[in-house]
Amino acid sequence: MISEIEHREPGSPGPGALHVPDWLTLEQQEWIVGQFHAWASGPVPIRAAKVRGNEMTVRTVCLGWHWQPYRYTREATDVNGARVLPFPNWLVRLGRKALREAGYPESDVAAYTPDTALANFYNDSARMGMHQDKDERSSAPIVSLSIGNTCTFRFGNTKNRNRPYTDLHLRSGDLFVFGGASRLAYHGVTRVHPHTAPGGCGLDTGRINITMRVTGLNSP
Ligand code: MD6
Ligand code: FE
Repeated sequence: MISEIEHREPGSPGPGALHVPDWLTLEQQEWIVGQFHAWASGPVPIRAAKVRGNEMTVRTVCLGWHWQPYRYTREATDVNGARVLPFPNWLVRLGRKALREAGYPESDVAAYTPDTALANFYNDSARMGMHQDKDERSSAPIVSLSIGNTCTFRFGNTKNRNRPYTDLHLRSGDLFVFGGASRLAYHGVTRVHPHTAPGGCGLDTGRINITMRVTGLNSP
């Protein structure tokens, strides 16, 4: 039973943060899930990153740059040493569309060129602890897409992991943009709700979250 209050209208839990429900069509979701399966099977297979020796419950595959706690490299030195897949152009276009529809000025939209994506798979018992996304050298917004089961997403403050925070549901197809004064807000996933994925989204169990970012790193 999902008990938190539903916000199925676009909403802003903090300055520069925007949640847009049902942003992706089911067809788009299903197509992206297909891409995800291709990414997950190589050249760098999906894996649970280790944070201070402990495996995360979420499994991650990266595009453009490989994220490992707490840095980005071109090669997945903590997995198999292979170079990650390139960042696809369709994802750049989707990121720009997200910023445009989130109300960013056209100059920001045109300049937005994400160069890494973290594609996370959550099984129904996976979680993500409260964290800041601060391994990037750019303050450009992060665009987040959710597919599959609904999660409870905890959007906090920029000072610490504790209250005040807002719990909201990210459902299949939802967009969340983290920018401006919220770019360094703490956030996490407190639970995944089993059997909540809509038919036709491409995923029967678990949840996919894709975040695209600008690393601010120079390409070797
Ligand atoms: C998730 N998301 O939704 C985890 N980070 O599964 C994130 O950690 C996240 O959604 C930065 C910006 C947006 C996000
Ligand atoms: Fe994050």
